Amino acid sequence: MSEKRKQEIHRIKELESINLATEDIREFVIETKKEVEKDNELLANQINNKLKNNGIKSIDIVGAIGAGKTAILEKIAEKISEKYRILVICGDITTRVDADRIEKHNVDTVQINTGRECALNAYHIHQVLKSKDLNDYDLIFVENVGNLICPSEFKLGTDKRITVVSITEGEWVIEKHPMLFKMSDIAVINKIDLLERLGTNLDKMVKDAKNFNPNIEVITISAKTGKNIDLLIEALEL
Ligand SMILES: Nc1nc2c(ncn2[C@@H]2O[C@H](COP(=O)(O)OP(=O)(O)O)[C@@H](O)[C@H]2O)c(=O)[nH]1
Ligand SMILES: [Mg+2]
Repeated sequence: MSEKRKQEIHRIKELESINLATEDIREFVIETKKEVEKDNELLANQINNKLKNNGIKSIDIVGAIGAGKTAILEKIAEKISEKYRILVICGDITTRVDADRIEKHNVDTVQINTGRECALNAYHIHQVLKSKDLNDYDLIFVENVGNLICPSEFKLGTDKRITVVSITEGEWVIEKHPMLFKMSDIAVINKIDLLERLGTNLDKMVKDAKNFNPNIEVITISAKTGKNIDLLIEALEL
């Protein structure tokens, strides 16, 4: 991690902690949050090793509520569930709506309900994997809780992270959420079937993602029509 990025993370943590903590316990809150993140990262690394040792590819997908994460996973599953034995882990604060939707496409699912927590963390994934026979799968997807802020604090131990935004969220959505794009491998801009009607500035969105992370691959798709889903599958090397 670069020095600049470390400083940024530190600053954001400080600001968050200041909101939560009174003067007398502020240092303690900051230290505790750093410890939690460190433990999560250790566990995430263990998860990634375990999956790799079992020959399993893993991808997690984050984005706001309604960006189209589940719709994208449905379309991907439709195309590749003959080729891979797939497990999809879905995170939501409540319900198993998403798992039920995806399960129709010939994949196994586990729904995690996080209650008040606004993101999955490595411990959630660890618990699910403990209950599964990893010989049964070649590919694992994780759909995170719908949120563009909290998931940036917790790596899950996957090989790749996709961040999804949709053009209905407006052209400023990427500019306003630097952290997730910095830590993602692929940025998906969804719902391009609506582009003409909404007139969202797609070029700006692509540029913003690239500005934050020159290594990020940006793919514009429509999970509704299926446009460019093949490009996404190719980018995921599936
Ligand atoms: N027009 C259009 N609607 C979409 C597209 N992708 C998803 N949707 C719709 O957007 C809503 C939210 O999608 P969903 O997959 O549940 O989003 P999630 O909360 O990110 O998992 C649903 O009504 C979808 O049918 C798309 O590419 N175009
Ligand atoms: Mg969903």
